[in-house]
Amino acid sequence: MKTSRRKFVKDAMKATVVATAGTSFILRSTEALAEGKSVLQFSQIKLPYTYNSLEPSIDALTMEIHYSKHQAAYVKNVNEAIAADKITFETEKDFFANASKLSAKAKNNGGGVWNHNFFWLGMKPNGGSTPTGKIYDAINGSFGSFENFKEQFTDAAMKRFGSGWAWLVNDAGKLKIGSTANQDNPLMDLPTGQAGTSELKGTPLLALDVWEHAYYLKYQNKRNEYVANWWNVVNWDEVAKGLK
Ligand code: MN3
Repeated sequence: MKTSRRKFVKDAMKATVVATAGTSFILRSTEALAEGKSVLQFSQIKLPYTYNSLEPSIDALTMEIHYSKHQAAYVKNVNEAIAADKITFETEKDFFANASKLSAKAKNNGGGVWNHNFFWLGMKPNGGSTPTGKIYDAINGSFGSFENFKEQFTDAAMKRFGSGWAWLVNDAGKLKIGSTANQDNPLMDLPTGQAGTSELKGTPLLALDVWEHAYYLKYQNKRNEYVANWWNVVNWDEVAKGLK
């Protein structure tokens, strides 16, 4: 049965606003409302560090192109789609919970904006090392050891064929690792079991972009070296926020 977009958009207006941990950029756009435009507008977070400050793990030129070109294009495209499709979700969370009903342009570009905002926050200069406290305990509890966790996450990042993302999610108190294709993410209500579709659902705690644009300038075909060096810039304080 096909629900009309107009109806589902109307129903979604009634949805409850739920903030996802670690994602304070999920906000109702009061500016858009005031202007009578579509309710939700996606935007880029301001990078909490400079383009060159994740060197040498991630080079400055890759960061600059990734943020100012790739993600900026996702913002432009998703907001165009929101206007064209008359989407009136109030939150990004509701938008993704109804992703299966969105146009490809809205879904892919909305995912593109959100995933990158989350990815930027999950990194910091001089990050990495081994986390401590609750996040360390939660990882140990779910994966046996921190080394096992790193191995499994790296494996998910390496086995994602083509473009996509590796994720650590909190699924009702249980930590899980998986990957998604393209700009899909674990907040999306995507049907499971389809080729290229992840069955991973939950609140994202950590994400790694494994699209070639994320590493090709510095690492070319060596995704394994990119993943290995990315561990040095993981912002564990930010990851830990997702547990609350
Ligand atoms: Mn990317």
